[in-house]
Amino acid sequence: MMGESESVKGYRAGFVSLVGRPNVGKSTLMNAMLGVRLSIATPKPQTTRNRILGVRTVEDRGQLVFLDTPGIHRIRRGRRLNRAMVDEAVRAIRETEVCAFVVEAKSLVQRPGQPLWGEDADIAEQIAAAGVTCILVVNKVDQLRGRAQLLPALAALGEDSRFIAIVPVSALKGDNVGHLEGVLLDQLPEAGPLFPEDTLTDRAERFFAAEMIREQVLLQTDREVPYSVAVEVELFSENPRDGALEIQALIHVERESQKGIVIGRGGQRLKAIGTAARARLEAFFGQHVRLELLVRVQADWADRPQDLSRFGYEEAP
Ligand SMILES: Nc1nc2c(ncn2[C@@H]2O[C@H](COP(=O)(O)OP(=O)(O)OP(=O)(O)O)[C@@H](O)[C@H]2O)c(=O)[nH]1
Ligand SMILES: [Mg+2]
Repeated sequence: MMGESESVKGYRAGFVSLVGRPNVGKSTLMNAMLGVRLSIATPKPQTTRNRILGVRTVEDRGQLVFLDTPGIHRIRRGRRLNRAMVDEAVRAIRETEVCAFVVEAKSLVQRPGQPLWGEDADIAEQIAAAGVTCILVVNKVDQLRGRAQLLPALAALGEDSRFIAIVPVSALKGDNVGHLEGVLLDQLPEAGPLFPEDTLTDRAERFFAAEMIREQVLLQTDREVPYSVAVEVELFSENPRDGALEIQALIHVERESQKGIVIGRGGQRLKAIGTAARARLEAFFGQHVRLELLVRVQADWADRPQDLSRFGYEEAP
């Protein structure tokens, strides 16, 4: 065991931010590198709303402290929640020594001559302006018909001095994720571990409980509902009699009509959300879980500073 500040030759440690557009697979990638489903991931864009710290300790080699971040997007509807999310991601870029910029393989091959276009081009500029070391991670290569499809885009990007390395991966299948880990470690400074070696994250269990409930709402609802949901855990405690986790949570929506959608006919949808969330919570905490969910309308919470901070979405100072 090493002390926290003791530096051992060859051991590297530091922060790595995972940034990119919504839905490119940042959270899936962090989970693949951690070997734990810590950060929620769904097919809906804007799933992640906070920065989520995940620690990967590679025995005798180093410690990668990942910051998963919300997807950087142009804020069209202009809600305060969206602004807080994007600010959080942009801050993470500035505060880390290494940035893993995640893009989708299929968007690169659309314009092989100019593989980074639209919002990807904007984000690449922001990273370059921050002056941090950037690794370009090309995710979802499993969606291409063949790797050869990527070659023209990779050739164009190879000329781009903003990227120290370009690593194609499939976060979902785990392809090349081990290689990426080594590439990222090589960019970190020599230092002793920043966290005790058995650390996974810095957030409390109830945060992840709220996230895993929200994940199920996202998976089981459509249209604007996923963007209007916030989950607040009111009770999180272990029952001393049988060791079960007792969790009570409020699912907040912005409008009465959304409440009806989340509850569903005869309460069917809320029941399905609860069943799936309970299974996910039991797998994560390794304990029996008793879960109680209530749906409440908190009108326009995503635009109200007090509600945002109550639900854990901090706005930039
Ligand atoms: N086919 C394929 N799908 C992937 C891969 N990585 C992620 N996905 C899928 O892409 C979707 C989005 O993944 P997330 O990890 O939530 O993406 P994100 O970048 O964290 O998204 P936000 O939090 O919304 O910014 C999910 O349905 C994932 O299963 C991959 O390598 N291949
Ligand atoms: Mg995410």
